[in-house]
Amino acid sequence: MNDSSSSAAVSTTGRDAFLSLLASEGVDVMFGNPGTTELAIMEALSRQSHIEYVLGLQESVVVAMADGYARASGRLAACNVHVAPGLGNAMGSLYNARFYGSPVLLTAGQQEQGHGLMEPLLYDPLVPIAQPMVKWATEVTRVQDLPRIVRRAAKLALTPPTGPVFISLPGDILDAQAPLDLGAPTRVDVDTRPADVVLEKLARALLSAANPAIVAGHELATRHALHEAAALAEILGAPVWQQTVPYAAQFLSEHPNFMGQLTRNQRQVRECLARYDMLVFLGSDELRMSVYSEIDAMPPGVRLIQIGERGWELAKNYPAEIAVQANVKETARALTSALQKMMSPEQRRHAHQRIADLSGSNWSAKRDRAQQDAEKLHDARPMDPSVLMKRLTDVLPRDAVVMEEALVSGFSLLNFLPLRDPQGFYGLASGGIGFAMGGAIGISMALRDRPVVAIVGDGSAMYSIQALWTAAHMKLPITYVIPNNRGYRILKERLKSMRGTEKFIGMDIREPDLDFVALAQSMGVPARRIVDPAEVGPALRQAIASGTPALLEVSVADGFGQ
Ligand SMILES: Cc1ncc(C[n+]2csc(CCOP(=O)(O)OP(=O)(O)O)c2C)c(N)n1
Ligand SMILES: [Mg+2]
Repeated sequence: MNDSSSSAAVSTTGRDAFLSLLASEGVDVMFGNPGTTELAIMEALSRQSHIEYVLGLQESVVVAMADGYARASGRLAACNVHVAPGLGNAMGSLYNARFYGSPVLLTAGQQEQGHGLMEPLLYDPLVPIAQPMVKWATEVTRVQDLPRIVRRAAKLALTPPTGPVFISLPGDILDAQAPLDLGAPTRVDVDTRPADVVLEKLARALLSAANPAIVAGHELATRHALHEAAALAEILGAPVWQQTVPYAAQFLSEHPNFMGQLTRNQRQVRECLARYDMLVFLGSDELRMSVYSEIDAMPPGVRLIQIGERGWELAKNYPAEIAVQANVKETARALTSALQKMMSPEQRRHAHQRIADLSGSNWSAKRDRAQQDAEKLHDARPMDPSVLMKRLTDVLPRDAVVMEEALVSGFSLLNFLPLRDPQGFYGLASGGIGFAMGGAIGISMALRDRPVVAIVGDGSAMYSIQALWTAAHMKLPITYVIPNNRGYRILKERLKSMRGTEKFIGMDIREPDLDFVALAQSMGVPARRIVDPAEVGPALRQAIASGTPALLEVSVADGFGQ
């Protein structure tokens, strides 16, 4: 395909070929922040109509936008940043994209080859910077290689386990003219299910367990397998727990088998899981934790089955009796029909009984109790965050997409918010804050007809507050809700519980207080401040009805009475 004698070769420039290649890979939007080394691309963009350019005002926002777009669309998300400093700014967001497995194609302009050798301003080799955070990083050194490199990068990003890739584009490559055959995209089909003999082995193992439980992971959301997972849980009569980190909508909350979320507290998780004799990790991470504990989260003696497309995750932390690398949707479907054929009437009765036994302790039962508990705190000022989360979810339209990066203020959200479809919820996956403000833009652009509600803590919002300008510029239907507790409450709580002190250094954002209403308004986003819980519902309804960006700053408790 890079052979200049090929019959399909047409004389073109590197910059035009680059955009044509992206368009042919299905790219219709490029998130970016330009500099001089990207001017060739900017010039080429002005002469085509396939790709819309979305400007982000800092590279971490640019990559977060692309990450959000990739998460919500499952499509290749293109983004472009400016040489070494721009790529450096993007690294935290690239970490988040890699963590989630987002198919992001990140490119950066690079100084012309040879000119770079002279170490001009802004120069540094880019591949070693990006390499640790991507599936593949390379620099184009001959324009003839550009088609093969872009095609390979797109294919790699989109082939499970999906993830970001990086291409460095030197100026001389973008400006070179050559006969190029652009080739065609390839999509690798990995939607495989296990062989019949493995399915039978899996089914037999599952039926030999007295009390199995499922841990639902985010592959169920990315592969749109919520109903298949539910059917498997039903036939087994197995309770379903959401994996420790809620990256996405990983199960149907209102399903009678759904028990809620596993925490990231090793002792709690161990106690919770100790009642089962078998755990089935379905497209899930293996009990990913946050802070260190001497206690291991996995109860001893429990049998493990793991099914997922990410080979690295399989038996990563604990040995599995059966580990299968396969598509979760296809496998859940095939396993359910294998079980249907194998189960005796007695086994079916047991499964039904186990489901009936869950009715007092499942997610729905817990939600009813959590709602009553939250309403008891109605009069507290500043508002208790659980009251805010309840009031928000009370009025959310069914089609709303919710993002959560609110740390302590958001802890109760999933007690109230029912997850009903695979694109209805996106959480803070990696722990790296700063994703949600920009991520909401990408998610909104991917799901154009759904309102987006991004609930972002005051501390987290400030990592990428410039995203508000892009949201305003693009007139996107995003409502940012900022629970403002005037600081880093989670760090204060941890300082107290882990270090035994309440002397908070570097954890308050006060003197001066941040004014999110003024910040939003300065970037063209209408905003208001809310103190009274009674105002939450009407304000959210009004913001969503506007069909344009809005920000609601809500005063919430900081947990330390200040
Ligand atoms: C990129 C990055 N920098 C720093 C941190 C450490 N950190 C974790 S939570 C947090 C504070 C978040 O503040 P806010 O969003 O207001 O939530 P709150 O703690 O008040 O609940 C910080 C600084 C991090 N996780 N990621
Ligand atoms: Mg805070």
